[in-house]
Amino acid sequence: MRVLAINDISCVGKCSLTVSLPIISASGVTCDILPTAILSTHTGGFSGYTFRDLSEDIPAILAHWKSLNLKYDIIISGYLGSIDQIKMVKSIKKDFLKPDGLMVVDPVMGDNGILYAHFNQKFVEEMRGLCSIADLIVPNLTEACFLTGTDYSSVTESSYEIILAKLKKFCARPSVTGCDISKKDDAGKQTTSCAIYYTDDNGATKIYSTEKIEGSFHGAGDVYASALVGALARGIKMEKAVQIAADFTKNSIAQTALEQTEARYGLNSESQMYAYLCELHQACKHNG
Ligand code: PXL
Repeated sequence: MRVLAINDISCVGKCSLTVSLPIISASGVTCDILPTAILSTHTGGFSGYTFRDLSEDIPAILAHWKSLNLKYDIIISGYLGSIDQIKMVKSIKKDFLKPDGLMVVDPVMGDNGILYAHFNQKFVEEMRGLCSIADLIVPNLTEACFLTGTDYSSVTESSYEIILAKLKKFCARPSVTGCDISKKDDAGKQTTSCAIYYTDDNGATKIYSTEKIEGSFHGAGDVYASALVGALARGIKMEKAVQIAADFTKNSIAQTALEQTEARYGLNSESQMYAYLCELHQACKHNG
């Protein structure tokens, strides 16, 4: 099983490839990487970062890979620095994904209702085009709102299924992470959970929720997407893969909150990796 992760290298502030490569590799499959840019830190919460766009290097990298006849079972794309890079990912899918392979797009563009630095409406439209050639997309709620033209500030619990239905118009199996839902616990007390609305292997809408941990945690989307790809690469069905990835992400957030590290430095997912791998192992055993 061979996976290609297309994403930037943010040297500090765990996200993108510094998250994807260790998690997908640890899941037990080959993870090759295509770095789209090198930054001294990611762009969310730091100022003065360096940003080297690697677009110029990509054609020669791909030409070399073609000479090696490389083909991938899964390709996942994450942070893309320009519209040209979105176009490159489309052609990478054509040239390098096996006919029965899985194209996963994490349309990294924003959080908490706003776009990250360097992105604009034109980029959102191009990203929608990339999502339309994906098998699976994993936007957070902010990105799902931008992709569907939904006003983030007016989103309520009843909006989530509507947003998912709008995403389904251009991608067969969308999901949306970071959907807050309120529930009553066994004692009748109102609590908030953090849910993922997703589409299972049969096209049905499913919801999986975990305990909500207050705060904004940078890199959580990258941990979730990577853990999901790791589980899918191991042959685990979507429903179980979502549960395993969501639990791993929630546990990583809980550990980060406990340690009170600055959110911009990313999640402590390292401490939860062993538990994640045990879950994968169990799920694979049940798969026979
Ligand atoms: O985690 C998403 C992400 C990835 N890569 C870069 C980013 C961000 C979010 O800020 O800036 C460079």
